[in-house]
Amino acid sequence: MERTFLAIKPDGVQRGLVGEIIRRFETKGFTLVGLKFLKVSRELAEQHYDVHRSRPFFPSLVEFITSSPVVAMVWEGDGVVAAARKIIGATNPLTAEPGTIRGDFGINIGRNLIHGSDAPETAKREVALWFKDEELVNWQPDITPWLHE
Ligand code: IDP
Ligand code: MG
Repeated sequence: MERTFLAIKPDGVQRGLVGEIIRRFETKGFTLVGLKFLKVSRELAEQHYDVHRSRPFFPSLVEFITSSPVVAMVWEGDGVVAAARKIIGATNPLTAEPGTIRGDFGINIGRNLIHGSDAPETAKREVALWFKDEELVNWQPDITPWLHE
């Protein structure tokens, strides 16, 4: 089953949007299989954003993500990686579609509330970086027959 890594960034936590953001994935029908609340170390932040290491915004990105706690999550479901990116919306909240998390709650690219893996391969790397195997729960909700034919 496909899994994706999502993280509610410091701005989402500070603004009290944790419940609202989790609700969107929960009511859509995806399955939560991992959840933790943590202050991110510089080492983890730099590894997580490694692909952006050469970008001018890299230092401020690392500074920001380590500045205040985040909610790290793993969600499961067919097509969850791409679907979660749609629920999250475009990188710049100012131009993200209304109805998406970033489109509904943000105005600035450096404060876009949530991270979501951009492809299944990236998701595997990010899930392994943020979670140990034993921190992930293998389960199937009892409502599954009401969500899947
Ligand atoms: P994504 O989060 O939509 O996948 P990426 O291009 O992977 O976007 O960029 C990672 C994060 O880096 C973004 O979510 C945003 O917080 C930040 N970022 C991206 N581009 C810029 C920029 O031009 N200025 C400032 N921050 C940026
Ligand atoms: Mg990205």
